[in-house]
Amino acid sequence: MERTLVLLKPDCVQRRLTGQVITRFENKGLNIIALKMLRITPELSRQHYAEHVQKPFYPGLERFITGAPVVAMIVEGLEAIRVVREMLGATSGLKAAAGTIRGDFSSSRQMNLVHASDGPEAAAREIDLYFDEGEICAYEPALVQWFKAGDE
Ligand code: FUP
Repeated sequence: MERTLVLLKPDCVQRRLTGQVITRFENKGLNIIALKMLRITPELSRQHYAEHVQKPFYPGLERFITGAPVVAMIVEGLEAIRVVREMLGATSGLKAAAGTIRGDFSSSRQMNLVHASDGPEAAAREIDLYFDEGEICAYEPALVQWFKAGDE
């Protein structure tokens, strides 16, 4: 089992798409084990996007990500980090394949609706950034036997 950090960004909340996006993860059989709404501060933005802080697009990215509430979630499942990234699609909504979340709902590089950790190190760091241990509600879904075989 892997855990990944997913953010439903301000455009997702403002466009009333949170339910549809969460439904995709639920339909896939992934398990949401933590979820909250928050307003990202400039400081949290700089921590989250540490690798981009020096880039020319960062000021606009910070204005966007701090501009309205987001929904943060921890999503758990087999190979969840890769599986969720593939469900999101390419970074730009203009390049993301049809059938992916960004491909179906976004026509922008910045306003691409959803963030998900891009590897195990990022997942651990980002989960820690957004959630305390006490906010994580790990559980075994009752339907697990209908989502995968026992040896998977
Ligand atoms: P991703 O891993 O798909 O979220 O994308 P990146 O880590 O490459 O970029 C982080 C965020 O910066 C993206 F969600 C979109 C934004 N971005 C821009 O706004 N302009 C750019 O030129 C590149 C990325």
